[in-house]
Amino acid sequence: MPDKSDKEKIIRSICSSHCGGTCEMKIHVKENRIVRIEPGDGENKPRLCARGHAYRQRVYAPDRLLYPLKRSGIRGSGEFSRISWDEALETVAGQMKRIKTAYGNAAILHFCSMCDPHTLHHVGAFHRLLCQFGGYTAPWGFISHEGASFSAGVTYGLRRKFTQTEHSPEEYLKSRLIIMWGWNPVTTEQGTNVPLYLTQAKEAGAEIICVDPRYTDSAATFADRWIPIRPGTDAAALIAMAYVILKENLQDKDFIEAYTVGLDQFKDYVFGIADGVAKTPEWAEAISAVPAAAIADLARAYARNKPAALVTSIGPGRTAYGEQYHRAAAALEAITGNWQPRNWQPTPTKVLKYNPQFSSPPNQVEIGPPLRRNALPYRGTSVNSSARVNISLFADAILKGKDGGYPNDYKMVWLSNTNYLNQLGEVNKTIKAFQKLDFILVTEQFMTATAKFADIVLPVCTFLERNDIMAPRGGGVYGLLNKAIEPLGESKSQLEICKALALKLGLTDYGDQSDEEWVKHILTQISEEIPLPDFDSLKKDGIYRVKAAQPEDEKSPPPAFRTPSGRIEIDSEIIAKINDPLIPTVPTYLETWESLNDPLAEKYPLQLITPHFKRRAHSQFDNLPWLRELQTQSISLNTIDAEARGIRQGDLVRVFNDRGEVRIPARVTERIMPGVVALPQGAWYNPDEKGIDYGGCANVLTKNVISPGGAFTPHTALVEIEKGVE
Ligand SMILES: Nc1nc2c(c(=O)[nH]1)N[C@H]1C(S)=C(S)[C@@H](COP(=O)(O)OP(=O)(O)OC[C@H]3O[C@@H](n4cnc5c(=O)[nH]c(N)nc54)[C@H](O)[C@@H]3O)O[C@H]1N2
Ligand SMILES: Nc1nc2c(c(=O)[nH]1)N[C@H]1C(S)=C(S)[C@@H](COP(=O)(O)OP(=O)(O)OC[C@H]3O[C@@H](n4cnc5c(=O)[nH]c(N)nc54)[C@H](O)[C@@H]3O)O[C@H]1N2
Ligand SMILES: [Mo]
Repeated sequence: MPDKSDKEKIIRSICSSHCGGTCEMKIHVKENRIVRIEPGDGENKPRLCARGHAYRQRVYAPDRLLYPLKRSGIRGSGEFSRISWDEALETVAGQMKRIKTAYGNAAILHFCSMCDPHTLHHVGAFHRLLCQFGGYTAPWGFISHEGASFSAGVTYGLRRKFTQTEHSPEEYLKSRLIIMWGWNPVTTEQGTNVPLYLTQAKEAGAEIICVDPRYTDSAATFADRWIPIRPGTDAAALIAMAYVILKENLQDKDFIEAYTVGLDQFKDYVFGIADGVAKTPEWAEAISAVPAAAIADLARAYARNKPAALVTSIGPGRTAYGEQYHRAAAALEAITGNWQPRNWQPTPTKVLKYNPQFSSPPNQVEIGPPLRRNALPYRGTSVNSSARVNISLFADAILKGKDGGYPNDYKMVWLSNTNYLNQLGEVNKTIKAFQKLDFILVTEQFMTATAKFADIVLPVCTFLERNDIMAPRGGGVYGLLNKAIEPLGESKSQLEICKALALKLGLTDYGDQSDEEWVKHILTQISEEIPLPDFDSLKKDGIYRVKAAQPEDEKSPPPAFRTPSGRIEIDSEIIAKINDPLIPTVPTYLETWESLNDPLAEKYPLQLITPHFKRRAHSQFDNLPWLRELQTQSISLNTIDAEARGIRQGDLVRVFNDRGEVRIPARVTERIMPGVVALPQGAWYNPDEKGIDYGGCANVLTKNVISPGGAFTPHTALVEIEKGVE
């Protein structure tokens, strides 16, 4: 139990804010109230970002949802009345049973986003409940990195890795060249202290080059050179780099011979044997706006200055044919021999292994339907099931149902740990879809754009108000998410909500273990394999670092790849089986929809990208005054584009396309290339009565379609900007 004496106590935990940072936190608690949050004092002086420091303001925000709510106005109006937990859960259970009887379990869609990285209060809790209830329609595809995962899967046989992004700090330190390709780690947190390691790498003499349409804070801080590139054209530039390397015989023949398959087929494409078009730097310049000489220089440097780290972030993969960018980067890494086994510390997947999720009955909805056409063999049959709906396509699936080729008609959606409406493509389409549903349940901490459409909102507590265990990806660390205070108001943890709903649904197997009991159970199980401290020590220390594995012998061979050939597949056998002309077997540049060559560009001549924002984790934290002070939500556009439209710094502008309109201030800057505009994703959708958004929500403008490999595509969209009317 949290201490209720008036002595100040320090609780150690790990920040879990859906940014991937997972930074250590020291939470000062007095009389069951958080009075201060500081960074931890573990190895490497881990820093805590502004969001972590401000978490106290998030916990005590005046707009936090503390009671169950029932909709009292029309959907989206945000009008609700407070009800009891009993009434809320009765209503939910009643609707679930009704929909199950009338339409079958598949009519229930559910999504729990990544959100706080945690184990017990996450997708597993909901999945187990819904499977015990007879099943539901689950999503497939990672919002963040399905393009990268698809590529890693077919190229290396990996299940879900980002690969190119997951370079270790040691790799940066020994790299002579680091290419930050669409990678902006100063802003988009991707593990504690990455900027510190980059500083050390720079001090150790690494050259750093940034390839990004924006002159990002990371470019400003670290890069020796900034190479602006047209969004969605990365594959062309990377393939032209391969052209230079192969033409000038700079490839690593030993590595290619030992570990890859399919270079000959790739060469046919690169040299234009297959299609008569040589993929020269000049060819790529015309597409990407990167000067041919810059492409050639970069190619030579990457092949010669080894070891070199090509850090290809997942942002450029969230584009129309995003998987091709990742495939091209993987091929380049392999042919230069810059690929290396990533020296991972003992994997923390054991937490997942003992997650109660794995005691779920199978999802009945997925028993029977065949695999998806682009199913990937190294993924579980469940994720590959054609009964699932791609995470980006809920709105489309709800609107079109069986008639539109989806496996079912959908009547209910339960959204948890996600601000789906705000965060996925084409807000106005999602609104239409939500209006069509019989019942919407949202488990939330705040009255988000999504929650406003709910029929029932269940208030969920923050990670500081519950116990959990987590193991950040690749980190060699186990962390206890220590409950620092009791849940505020009547808010409950996800596990408690599911337990209570299970009773209303008449389910007897859900169990009544508390989160503390589950954490202890998981710890005991893991300790049979890896010695870990007991619960009480972890409670005190918050985290435990698994002893680092011995650095691997640099000459040691890469492990066997789990591809059909057991090698890095530059020409992919798995893709050949998928047999889709839009997913070629070798990495290929495919022109995106809504490119500047699209006829639509006459009407909407600017390419919109929607990067992640420093003061938010997606839509989270957008409502905190401490953080709002730091940055203004605005649309960045180049001085040339601004002048052509008579727009000056700070002017209110209209940003629009056929999908919607946003009105926000302009940020006129040389830090973005001409023809490209950037609207940071995650701002809260705030429409007027005509549906014009004054919040600056990027997804009002993005398109609700996926790449052929299944990627979310929010960095591919055309818009126009005009000076606002006021
Ligand atoms: N502060 C903060 N940190 C975060 C998050 C957050 O919301 N806020 N979110 C976390 C999560 S869940 C994720 S998935 C990651 C996301 O990490 P990323 O996907 O890497 O983030 P983005 O900001 O979308 O994109 C990174 C860079 O790519 C550039 N870019 C966009 N399109 C293109 C393109 O077509 N080509 C090239 N070369 N560059 C392009 C953008 O200008 C941007 O600078 O960040 C994590 N960290
Ligand atoms: N245009 C555009 N859109 C994007 C992206 C982009 O680059 N461009 N990036 C995409 C990416 S990579 C991602 S991962 C998605 C993220 O999409 P989401 O995961 O939907 O985004 P969040 O804003 O993190 O929403 C989490 C919501 O869950 C609520 N919540 C409920 N329970 C909990 C809890 O226990 N803890 C916490 N912290 N919150 C809880 C929070 O209050 C918040 O409203 O956005 C995607 N959207
Ligand atoms: Mo993400």
